[in-house]
Amino acid sequence: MVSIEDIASEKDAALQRIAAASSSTELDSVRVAVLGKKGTLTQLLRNMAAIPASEKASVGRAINATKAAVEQTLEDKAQALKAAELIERTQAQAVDVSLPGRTLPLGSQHLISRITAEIIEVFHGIGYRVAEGSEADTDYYNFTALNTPADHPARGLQDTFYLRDLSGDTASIAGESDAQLRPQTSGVQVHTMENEKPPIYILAPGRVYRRDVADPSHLPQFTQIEGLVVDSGITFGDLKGTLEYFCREVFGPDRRTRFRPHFFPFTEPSAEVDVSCGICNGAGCRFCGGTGWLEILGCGMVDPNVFAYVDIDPEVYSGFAFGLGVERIACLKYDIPDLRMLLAGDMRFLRQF
Ligand code: 2U9
Repeated sequence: MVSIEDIASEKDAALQRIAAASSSTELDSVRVAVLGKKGTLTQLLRNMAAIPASEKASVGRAINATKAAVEQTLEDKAQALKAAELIERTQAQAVDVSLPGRTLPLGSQHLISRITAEIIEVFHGIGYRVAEGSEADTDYYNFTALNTPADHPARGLQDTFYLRDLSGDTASIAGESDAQLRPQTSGVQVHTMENEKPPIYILAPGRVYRRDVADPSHLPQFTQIEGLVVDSGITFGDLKGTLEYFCREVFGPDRRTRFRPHFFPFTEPSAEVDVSCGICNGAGCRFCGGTGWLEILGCGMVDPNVFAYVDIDPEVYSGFAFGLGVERIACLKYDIPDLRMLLAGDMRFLRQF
């Protein structure tokens, strides 16, 4: 038979178990053990039938009061455990904001691309636009139309890469079966003059290929920028003024320029342009080979024979052209001793620019 004392000791036992529960799961087991279908307090209620009628009311009240007290204590404990568990979980998952972040290294333009863009920008400012063409072209555009016929000795200096198609035959472009990688971008200007009337003020930047062995001052593949002007009344004075302006913009106002006579098949007269050495300021040092000057580009007045190939009347129009190697300009500007360093992919070197 259930007595008031049984109920009191059941209450003490239940409250003790609740107090001892250290997690929500443990507390749930206590709830089931006390208030569940077969729980200790539920059993007490079931035994009410055996209680004499005179005690039923007081025992019933005691059990209900105990049940209410147990339920309330369970509820309070559940809240407290939930709060503690939330704090614990948040702390376990917390991000340590004091840790240094993992940075994704930002890429940047390669020095060759940057110098190319800088040079284009200088000429853009004086009215030139960029003309582009294919890296493979025919013998006609690479040599013949540039006043360099098949038997011309200048061809030997630019011996280039001939292309084959998948069957092994010489590759064709527009029906001509002598496709080759261009040794200079000049073919772009020939195509432009075939398609457009003067005035023409263009730059032709791009990769060129020559059968050459890489050494400190040669590369079998490099980046060229050529320029071409065709207009009425263009003189060698225009050529000099334009290229002197270009040198000042790229190398700074303190460097001097000089023009030396030279020969190119596609220009007449022709010249090579030097800037004063930035290391010794013209006095002569190892960097400039003791001369005080560094060669930066070639140029000249477009040969009338070239105009004849593209049907431009040399009695009406004249023009000048120039060509430079971007890698060479980059090396001269930043005192880089070997062209191959630009292509070696060594980040310790490339990051400096
Ligand atoms: C047309 C007519 C004339 C382009 C020119 C040079 C002089 C020159 C070299 C510089 C260094 C090649 O990259 S390099 O090795 N180029 O010296 N190029 S005049 O003359 C042209 C081009 C197109 C129709």
